[in-house]
Amino acid sequence: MNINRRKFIQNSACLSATRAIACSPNSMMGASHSERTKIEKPVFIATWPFGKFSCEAAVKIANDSGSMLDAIEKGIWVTENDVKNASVGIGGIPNANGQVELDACIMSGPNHNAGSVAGIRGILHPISIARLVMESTPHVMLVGEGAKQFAIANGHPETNLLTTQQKENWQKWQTEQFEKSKKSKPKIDEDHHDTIAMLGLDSKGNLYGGCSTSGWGYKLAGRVGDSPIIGSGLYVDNQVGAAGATGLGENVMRHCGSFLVVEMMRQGASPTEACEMAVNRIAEIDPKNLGNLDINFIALNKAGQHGAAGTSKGFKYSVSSPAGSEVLNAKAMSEKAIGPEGGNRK
Ligand code: SD4
Repeated sequence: MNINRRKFIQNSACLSATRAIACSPNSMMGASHSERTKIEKPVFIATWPFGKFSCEAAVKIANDSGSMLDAIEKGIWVTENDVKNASVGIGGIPNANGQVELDACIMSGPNHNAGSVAGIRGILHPISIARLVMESTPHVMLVGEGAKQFAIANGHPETNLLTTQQKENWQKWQTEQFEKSKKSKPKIDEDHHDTIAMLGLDSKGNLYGGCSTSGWGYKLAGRVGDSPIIGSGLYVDNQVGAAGATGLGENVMRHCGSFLVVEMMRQGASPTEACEMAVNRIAEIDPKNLGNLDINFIALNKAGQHGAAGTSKGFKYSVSSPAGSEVLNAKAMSEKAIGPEGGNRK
């Protein structure tokens, strides 16, 4: 384990002494710079630098409307509307058959409620459908055609999400990669993931989160990643904190990644430490090398401290509050991050 025992015990003591409400950011010995900064609320954090625009919108919506769920939903709309973002909403990279299939979920901390859609086609704002599932059905998750029909029945018109550019790219990929190699499994790289996971904390100490993606570019039709799976791409525990993931979903969902991050915070880790511990824990039991996992987490605790860690090169996250916005480097994890006692890999 990368975290020294003394620091971990101090963090645990701090957390249990306060039940995660009033733990002073400055008392966290292992806290990163962002974890030491005084937190103004509402505060939103999101994966990747483009998440800043979503977070900024969310702060404004939360302040104007007072609704954190509106802030999460409409904040994520900003990214879903961005045709240049190739992994979320319109403009997303299609599946191997040239169809854009979207995954999204949302969680509300105070009532521990959740909604999710997976493999939904032709609907511009899957995050809104996830929220509808949460708020207007007795279910948590709808998939595929059923999710689409539910969206249409609730006033979300069918929309063409495949842009001309992505159609051309897909046709090129088909001839160059798929047809030539006869493989349906494309390589995932930095250009192929930009999922938004967003977490928010209000001034009452309530936590919320959302996640939206078009998933793995040129995935098999019907493939569902971690992003709409509660506990994998997103998890919110109103007593402790929230976490979200981006990267190769298959390597997150086999480990309940976001749930794991939240559980690390419950045990006293700071947000950055919790993300780091989750990545290390996954690397310890996964046959893949740390460098091949392509997993990244963001985390926000009940005190408003935030952090991130991951294995993707250049992984960053965005933060916005009434005090302003910034894009921060996540703790970069490489092979050497696993210590001498780390893992069962040879
Ligand atoms: C997935 N985790 O579908 C998503 C992809 C992603 O940035 O995060 N892209 O596997």
